[in-house]
Amino acid sequence: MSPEDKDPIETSEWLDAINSVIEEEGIERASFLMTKLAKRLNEEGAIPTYNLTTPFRNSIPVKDEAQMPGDLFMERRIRSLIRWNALAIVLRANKNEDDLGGHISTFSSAATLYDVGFNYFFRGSEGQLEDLIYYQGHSSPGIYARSFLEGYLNEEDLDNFRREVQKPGLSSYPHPWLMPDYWQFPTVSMGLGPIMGIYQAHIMRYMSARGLVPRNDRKVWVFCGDGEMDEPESKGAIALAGRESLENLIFVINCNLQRLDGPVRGNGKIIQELEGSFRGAGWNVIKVVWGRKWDPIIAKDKEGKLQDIMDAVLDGEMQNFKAKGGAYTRENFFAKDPDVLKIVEDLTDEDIYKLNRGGHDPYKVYAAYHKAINSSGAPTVILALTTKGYGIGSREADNTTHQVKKLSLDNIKAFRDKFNIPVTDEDIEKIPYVRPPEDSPEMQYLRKTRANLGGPIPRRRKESEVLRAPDEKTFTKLYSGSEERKISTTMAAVRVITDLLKDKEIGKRIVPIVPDEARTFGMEALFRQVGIYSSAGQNYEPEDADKVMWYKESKEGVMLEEGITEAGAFSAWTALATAYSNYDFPMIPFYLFYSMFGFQRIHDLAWAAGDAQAKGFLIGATSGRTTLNGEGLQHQDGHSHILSSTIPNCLSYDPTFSYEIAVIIKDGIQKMYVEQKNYFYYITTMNENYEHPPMPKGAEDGIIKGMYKLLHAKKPVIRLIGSGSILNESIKAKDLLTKYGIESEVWSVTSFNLLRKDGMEVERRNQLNPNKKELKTYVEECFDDNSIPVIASTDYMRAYAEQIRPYIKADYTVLGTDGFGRSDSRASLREFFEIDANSITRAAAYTLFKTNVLDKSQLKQIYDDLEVDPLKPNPWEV
Ligand SMILES: Cc1ncc(C[n+]2csc(CCOP(=O)(O)OP(=O)(O)O)c2C)c(N)n1
Ligand SMILES: [Mg+2]
Repeated sequence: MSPEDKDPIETSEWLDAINSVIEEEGIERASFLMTKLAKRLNEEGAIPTYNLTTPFRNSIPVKDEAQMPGDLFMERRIRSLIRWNALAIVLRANKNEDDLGGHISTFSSAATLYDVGFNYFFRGSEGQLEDLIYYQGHSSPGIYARSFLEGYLNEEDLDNFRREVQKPGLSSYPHPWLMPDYWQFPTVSMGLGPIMGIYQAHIMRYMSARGLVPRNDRKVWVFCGDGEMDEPESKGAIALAGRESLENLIFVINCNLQRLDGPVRGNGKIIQELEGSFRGAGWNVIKVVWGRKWDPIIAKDKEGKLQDIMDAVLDGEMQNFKAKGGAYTRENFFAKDPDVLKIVEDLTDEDIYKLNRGGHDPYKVYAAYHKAINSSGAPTVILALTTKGYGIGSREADNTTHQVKKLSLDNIKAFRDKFNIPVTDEDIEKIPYVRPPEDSPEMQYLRKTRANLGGPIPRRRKESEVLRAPDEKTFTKLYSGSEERKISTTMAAVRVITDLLKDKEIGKRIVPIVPDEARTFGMEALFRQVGIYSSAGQNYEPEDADKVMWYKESKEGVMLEEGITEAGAFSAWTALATAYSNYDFPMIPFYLFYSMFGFQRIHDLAWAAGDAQAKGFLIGATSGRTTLNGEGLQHQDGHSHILSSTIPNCLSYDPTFSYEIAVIIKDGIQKMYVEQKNYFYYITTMNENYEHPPMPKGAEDGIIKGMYKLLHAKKPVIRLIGSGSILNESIKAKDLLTKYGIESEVWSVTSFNLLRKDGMEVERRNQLNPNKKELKTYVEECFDDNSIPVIASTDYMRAYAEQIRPYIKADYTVLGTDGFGRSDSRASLREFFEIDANSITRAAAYTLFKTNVLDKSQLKQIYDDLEVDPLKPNPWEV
């Protein structure tokens, strides 16, 4: 409520003054004066509240509404059929005991929002690049229902909603992995759609700024729930969209005022709250609050008393008005002021109930979309007021409506009647799907509207052009080692990326992405070499303009310096990593980040990238719990490989030497972009400098598969295997053991994760085919002599190397970095976590003693030399 008016006469003088300016000089002049007045108020320290929010009504005045050109009645008939079929999909899926679930109320509130888009705005992919649409996950039945009417899906498909094991069915939610030629974006984990959509729009502009893919007037539409907007990811990047003036981006927030458990803001107004947030972030905000049946009522509100009630009403009350009907609304809304009650005295209770909300009025929605696509200079958010469970009888707007999967016969009949669905009482219990005959006016209209817009959607492009492999030299250069120079694997990776950027074949597709860590990774030379993308260019002289590696921002910049937002940088990576599909133009993004702030931070986005079949490289730099040594507990990563292994199509590697990095990246480009396999790569790199040997002959295959023999022995009695920088400790342990006459082999394991995958595959294949010749796992092939014990050591938790235990037939000991990290020297940390050369030697000696290769006195000698402390605290408990 506005504060009490202490002097109404003075107030009306001010209002008269501004009214006369509006009438005589126009709205712009009036706004100018108001801004001046506001500035004056600011000088006195006041912050006017009207800057961010406007009254609770439609942003577009009736006189400025663009007129919807189509056939309203025809469209209503089509929309009603879509509504019915969407309902039928869910009701039929839940008719038996399978409890397949599904949602009715989300789509029923959003149907008009989608329909107007499909009829007039969403571009298909015929002869053009389609609009990119992030559908609200829970509205999937409605999208399937439209595809059914369009003839793309049949009744059997609809009956396979949520049944995907036996035959390809319809996925519960948008999942490109499960429906690769249909869904483009996984959205159902709340908050991911909004942030991914914002970065999609950002990348769309990046691609066109670099002249790779023309933008034309392609749009990104993001549909999301009002409850969903509470996810930090949903709002976390809206400032970027405003700052970057992403006019190609349109958010449609379905404000049905409810989430799963109850009201989104029972005690407040979510639309007003969101208006403030988005306007503050530089967006155009279009509120679609009231439907056209309200227009004549609002027109009668000369004194603004109805508006006062609208501004004050709480969302919790608004929900009641739909749940409890017209009489209740008259009494509890209009009757708040006797003059307002008078305005609706000619309306029946039924008329009052039917006063439609903006999001259910195609005219209002059309006007909003029309304004959104024609506005420039900023992204647009449409805040549409709707009713959750619209049309489903007594379950409309009730607090449990989100989870309705079954409806009483009465409610189904109410729905049928409300939307005039041609299903008789006799048939209704079967809940039949309804599709008019092919030659019916409805079907013709439907097809025509889509044909005009470039064909049906959703559609996903599964494949794009095959790329040519880059120049071999980029990789082979690194095969000869570092020639006594001490370098880090991060430097090696950056060298490969820098060379790839210059490659004639694929250079333009390489995009280095960082979340403000380029200097940490030694990438600052790229600032000047390729430039940092900025839609504004560089309108200032950089502080370091006189330096060789100055901070160069440019409109055509290649590098994405996204600032300190791992979620944002990852979303940008995902947009590029799926460009082969969404832009028909494969890109090869390399996202470099502190490995600790990778999967641990953004795993849900990485999972979604897997679903979306992203292709590209993730470089987890400064990795290793003891290799990144000074930064302490919150930086030192000893588990990102475990996390990456949970994503089925993510191939991860923990290499030690530069030639390994070169081989892995070369193979990655081959697999993802030449052979078109849907993988993405996670490669950890380190900041420890050491010498890199030349690549042993024939190692490539093993590097790719996950392990190869690095150091031989004539008669080995033990095998030391290791990964990352800890492989160097295994190499040192080999020397230590030699002093005691113990011969050992050293194996470099580039990926325990891939060795496990191979093991699982081979084991399963053997189990399913007992009559066929038994195959060996790759680990078994490598370790052909089963009697030689194996000691593994890595900079990761033991669980990482433990994964291959089933495939090692000999005695197997695993060392690792379980426990919280801490800062100290690398040597102290490795001793602390017991992964240093001494600890590896100790483990080897103990194993050889257990297997009767060493006797007690030999063991004692080694333990004494190593100064083994039996009371040393357990690293994962201190
Ligand atoms: C990250 C995440 N948390 C929780 C859920 C479970 N969930 C699914 S829908 C829903 C409520 C959605 O409300 P809203 O965003 O308002 O959408 P509506 O259905 O009302 O349109 C919740 C909590 C989810 N899908 N994702
Ligand atoms: Mg909601």
